[in-house]
Amino acid sequence: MNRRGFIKAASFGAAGLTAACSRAKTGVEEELPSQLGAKLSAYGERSKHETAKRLVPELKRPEIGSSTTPLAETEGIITPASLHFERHHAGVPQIDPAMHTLLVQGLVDRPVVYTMAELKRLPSESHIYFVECSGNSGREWKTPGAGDVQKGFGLASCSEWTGVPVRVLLEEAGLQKEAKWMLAEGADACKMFRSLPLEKVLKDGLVAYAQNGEAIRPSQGYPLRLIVPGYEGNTNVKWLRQLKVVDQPYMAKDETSKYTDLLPDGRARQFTFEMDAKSVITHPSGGRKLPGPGFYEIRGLAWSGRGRVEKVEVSVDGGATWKAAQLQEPRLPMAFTRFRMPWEWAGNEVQIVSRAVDETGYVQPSREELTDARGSNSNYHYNGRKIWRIAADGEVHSV
Ligand SMILES: Nc1nc2c(c(=O)[nH]1)N[C@H]1C(S)=C(S)[C@@H](COP(=O)(O)O)O[C@H]1N2
Ligand SMILES: [Mo]
Repeated sequence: MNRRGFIKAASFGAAGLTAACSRAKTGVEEELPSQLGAKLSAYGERSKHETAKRLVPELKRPEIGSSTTPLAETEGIITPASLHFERHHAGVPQIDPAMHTLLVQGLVDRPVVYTMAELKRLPSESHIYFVECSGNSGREWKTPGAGDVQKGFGLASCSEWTGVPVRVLLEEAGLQKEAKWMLAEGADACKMFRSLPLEKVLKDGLVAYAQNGEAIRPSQGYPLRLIVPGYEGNTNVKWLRQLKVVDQPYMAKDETSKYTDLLPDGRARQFTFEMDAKSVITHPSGGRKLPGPGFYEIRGLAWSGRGRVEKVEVSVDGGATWKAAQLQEPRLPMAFTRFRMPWEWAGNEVQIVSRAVDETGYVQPSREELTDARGSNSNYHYNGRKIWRIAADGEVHSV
């Protein structure tokens, strides 16, 4: 069925759709509000009827761990800041922006310390980028088929970030000849820092102070974080307090003992910065139940750390045949891309799955292709295709 047929069926009530719609009762008069509504408010809140929330696991040390975004309950490509996933290694430091500074030093001619006020005077840019923890979907390496969209994919979110390009700061400081890498350090207690190729951060690194139009939330790094578009989550250093230009990577704990990918032959991949292309069908998806046969819009999200999503294909027969889904604009590099495909479910057991292709031609692999290439020792960078099985009773299960 083409899109027009789908809409026609949807709006004129073909048998399949009406089964899923409760029709307006006839003879009931519409009730109009007869009283004044709630008063104005200085800072908005969502309706009390809305319940989407981050999943916060029970932890012995509640400051250290991660909460996940309910991706299947978001629309479009922007994640509300209140639902942006959190990954903290040492809790959320409470930082007074008036006291916070950013030190730029190392192989530069003019080391400099910026206050927040000074940073905000510099030329700024806004960009929509996803942030994905490289541990997202990590459980799939060892125990495939666990969970739902939030549990399996919720360590990824997408926001508009505003701040000063790293390029502006480093050019202002004056890069020296030997400069090749940049260290970024946060002001929280985990002493996390990462080495980043200078070429990348000069191209599109952003020292961000705003997210979706307002100050970055404390859990996202208030008052300042580094955004390295498309790179694994932990390079996006929060509560950023130092950029140090150096001549080589510093082999920090978070790029040696952590965030390396152990291969079957005992060697490990290191500095696997770019998040590989990935996609997931968010509806219908694990844990949900389809009310009955009929018309559905298959919806999902796709993204790639290497640029734009070029194509998303969807299969409703477990991967035997594929059809291109519609990609919603804007389709931005290193941002979530929303895909949709009209579909009629006949009520039989089916397996649905999506695969993303990015602008470099990279195709999201199947689980088998991925584990053939990398084994299953790793904890990070799992981007296999996700299959959902819809049982005859409409219940959707993870495969
Ligand atoms: N200073 C600091 N930066 C940090 C972290 C941290 O614990 N401390 N966690 C990192 C990890 S592992 C990820 S995945 C992202 C998560 O960003 P978010 O919490 O805004 O979603 O931040 C990164 N930046
Ligand atoms: Mo992460």
